[in-house]
Amino acid sequence: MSMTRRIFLLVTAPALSAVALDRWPTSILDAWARATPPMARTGVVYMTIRNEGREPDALIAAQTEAAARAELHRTVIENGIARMQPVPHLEIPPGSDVRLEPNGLHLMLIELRAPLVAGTSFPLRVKFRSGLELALAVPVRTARAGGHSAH
Ligand SMILES: [Cu+2]
Repeated sequence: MSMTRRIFLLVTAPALSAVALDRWPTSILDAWARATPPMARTGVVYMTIRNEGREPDALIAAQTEAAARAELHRTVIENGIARMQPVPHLEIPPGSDVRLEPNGLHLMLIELRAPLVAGTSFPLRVKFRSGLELALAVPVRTARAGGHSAH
């Protein structure tokens, strides 16, 4: 949180709860999904999660009508082989950005109901431990080079 905003809370809003004003310091930036081939059963979503607050938060759940399930995964390299591990919840430390990006953390869409087509978007709901729930429209973009291993 910037000093300016903190001063605003303390000086001009003493009667209001700072918790209420500053209740959701967590936000999502730059969410996008990789376009998939026509027969794909899985898709992947990337984003940056920002916590401007003073308390840790965590991404604990996600769901979308585009797929049966949305799971948080981490890609790890073991003996030169990329493997994906489920991440039950993703800690977002205070004052930090956590990036879901190719070859790292990602939201995996499992059992896609339809292929993800570049230029379209689909709804995604994400839930945080703080109680925040966000509804996003995730744009689908053509994949650049640098792959994401399939399940
Ligand atoms: Cu995955």
